[in-house]
Amino acid sequence: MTGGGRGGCVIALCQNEKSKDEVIKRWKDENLWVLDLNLHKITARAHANIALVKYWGKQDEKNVIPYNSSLSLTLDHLYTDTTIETANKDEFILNGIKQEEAESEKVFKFIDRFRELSERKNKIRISSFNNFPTAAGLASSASGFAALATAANRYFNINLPRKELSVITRFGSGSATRSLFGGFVVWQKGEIPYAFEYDSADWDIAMIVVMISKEVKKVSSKEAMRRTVDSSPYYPAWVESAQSDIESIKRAIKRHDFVTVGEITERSALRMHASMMAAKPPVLYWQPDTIKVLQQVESLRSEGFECYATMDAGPNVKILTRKSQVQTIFEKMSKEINKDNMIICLPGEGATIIDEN
Ligand code: 2P0
Repeated sequence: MTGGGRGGCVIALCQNEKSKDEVIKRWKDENLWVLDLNLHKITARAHANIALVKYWGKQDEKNVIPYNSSLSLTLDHLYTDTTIETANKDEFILNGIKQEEAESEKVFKFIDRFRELSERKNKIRISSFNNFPTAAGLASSASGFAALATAANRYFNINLPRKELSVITRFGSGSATRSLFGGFVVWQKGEIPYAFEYDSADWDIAMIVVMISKEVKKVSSKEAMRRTVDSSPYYPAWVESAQSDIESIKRAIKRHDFVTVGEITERSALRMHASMMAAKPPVLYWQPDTIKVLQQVESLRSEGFECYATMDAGPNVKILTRKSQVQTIFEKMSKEINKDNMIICLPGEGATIIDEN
């Protein structure tokens, strides 16, 4: 105990995070002002997710309210590791390169939401590593903001459960809400959108990511969505079809009906791209190899393989298939696509803290 007169304070030295959290909780329950002095370093890992029914377009851009619910599969082999540590000034380092102010601004605006909820207001260094190409339609913003939200939730001692954390995570990126969870995940539209795990996906499911280009895309997905909402005559039809696809895919997942899940997945991607191609000015992410892979998938299907294609805001193609067939399909695809440009993934886990000291 320290201090005198009518003030005074208690300083508690705790053996570990768990006891510290308990001490903080009990004091807070007594309405005491508590400051966590522990200067620590937190690392979180979040996996990328690929939407089977896509999120495309916001009703309210400022509040990140999507027009339609989406459903995704979290992937085990693509992830972001993000470390937050105490620093003298705010800094954001991505894949070992210190980012300029423009790139860092969005990240620290997001962090300010956590600072506002916390008693800890100090500056931090954020170091993030993607184990796959950044911003090439491989969902780096999804795993990136999910890892950042998970690390910040712990660092700033907020400790929200994942569902509540998803409500804040959407301000980083809509798709990031889904990377907080493993398996098949829904991002539920509504006044306060939130994500939740719909099914663990521990059945015969796999995905092959086919990288056609590793370049950063020319039109951001945010801009492409905005153009589609504002000018595509097909956008109302997109919203309507996404709504019915979500309901149908949820039922198909529960009965492990792979063919229906695959058919909905492929048409959701094609309809999303059709809606953006019809925007003014149009958005066309496809490259010649995108079509080549789509045709290969179709031809593998006619040979009796269970595989369906999906594409995001970029030229890369992801093939939803069976775990039991994934190796054979990978070998068949390698006749046209270099093996180094393909990644076999299985369903991945939700975001977690992987290091804390
Ligand atoms: C999705 N995409 O459902 C869709 C399909 C890309 C194509 O969500 O504006 O980075 O930050 O909320 O989440 C990519 O967009 O967009 C995306 P913002 P986000 O995965």
